[in-house]
Amino acid sequence: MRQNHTTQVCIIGAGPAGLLLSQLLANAGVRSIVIDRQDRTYIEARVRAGVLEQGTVDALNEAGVGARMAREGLPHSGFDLAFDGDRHRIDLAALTGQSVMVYGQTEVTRDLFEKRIAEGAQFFFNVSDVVPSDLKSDSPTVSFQHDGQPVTITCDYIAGCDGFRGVSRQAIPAEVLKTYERVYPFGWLGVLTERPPVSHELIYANHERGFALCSMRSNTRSRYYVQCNLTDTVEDWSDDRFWQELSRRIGPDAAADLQTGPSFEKSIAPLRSFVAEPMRYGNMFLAGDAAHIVPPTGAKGLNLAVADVRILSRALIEHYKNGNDHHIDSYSAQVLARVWKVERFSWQLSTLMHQFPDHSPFEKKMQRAEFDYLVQSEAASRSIAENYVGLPLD
Ligand code: FAS
Ligand code: PHB
Repeated sequence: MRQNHTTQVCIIGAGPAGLLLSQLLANAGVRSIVIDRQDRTYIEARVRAGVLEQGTVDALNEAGVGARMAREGLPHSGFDLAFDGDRHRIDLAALTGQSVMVYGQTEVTRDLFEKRIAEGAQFFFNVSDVVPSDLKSDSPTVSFQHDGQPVTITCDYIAGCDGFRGVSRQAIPAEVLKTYERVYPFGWLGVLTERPPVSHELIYANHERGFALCSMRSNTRSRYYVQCNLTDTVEDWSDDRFWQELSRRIGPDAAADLQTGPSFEKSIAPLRSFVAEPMRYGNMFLAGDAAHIVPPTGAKGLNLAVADVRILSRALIEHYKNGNDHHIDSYSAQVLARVWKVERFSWQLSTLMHQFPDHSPFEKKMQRAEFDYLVQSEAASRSIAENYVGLPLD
């Protein structure tokens, strides 16, 4: 027996994009139903981003979920770039007047889930066979299986917030969809450990053996990454091997302060730059990783998803409150203009900070020359800084 539901916006995906969209819409009285192929526990446990732009902090405060972030988050006013042991601090506060917030995506997701569920939001978890349909009609539908039952949600709009491997992007006809991709010839091996971070700020290091990043989740929990081969598995990387490699890549001064310990999370993520156009088809909108992926070097993935949602929620609320579809009609062009600029920054910083197997000696010299130029030029450092704290929304 098919279950039928109706709502104003059906949101596919309960990651940060889908959850934040649902909350911002609810705060404006717009109804939504959120579906996900996983459950809350699985989604909250995914260890991903760690750095929030001010725009993301503002959006979470606007959504009413910023209290714990204000208590537990770590404001950072700069970060270090290191090149074969030389270090250069990008002084975000002096160069842009802004800072970033170190607060893990797992915490953002937890805060959003807590508020959504406390407010009685409607979720379907562990769904399968999700099919968005009738996207060009005024009543698009999303059909799926849930608890062995067929379910259909009829809505005004569908928000595809289902990440890189979701179904919403695939629902756009092939003759309409254009995709752009750069796959990097390496991955990031990340670990979490209950040890104080090696430095009070992040360190991005390019060493002849490869990239390394020293980050954190709190003053007692550190997050570290090393560039690794795409063929590597976590089994190839014992904790001892990881700490030895990280120490070599961050240089002796930083390594002297490194407190190593057992890792309690270890995972490898591939790196890619990816954009799908358009981000709207009929009455379906894409937001977040469903439409674009950036290499994590610039700490942009989560922040870009939030920026999409801020623009999409404003457009949908304008429609329902004032019957004005100007922002809905301009959504795809507006978000993509910013997406491409953020893709550029993430690609630029990834190209600067990693060892590429096919780089010639000339290209290695270009990397060093760009680092030396950053050290010497306030204008060059300001360019990095203004992208890192987050480009304007409009
Ligand atoms: P998400 O992928 O977070 O959420 C999509 C949701 O849709 C998931 O819950 C999924 O279960 C659901 N879904 C998928 N298919 C579905 C279907 N068919 N039906 C229903 N639901 C479906 N960003 C950074 O800034 N820094 C980092 O260090 C960083 N590290 C990362 C490491 C990894 C391994 C990955 C994959 C990403 C990383 N990112 C990082 C990027 C990441 O943070 C994303 O940008 C962020 O999760 C985007 O949020 P969403 O767009 O909500 O997508
Ligand atoms: C993290 O803390 O996970 C992190 C921080 C900055 C990045 C990428 C990941 O650029």
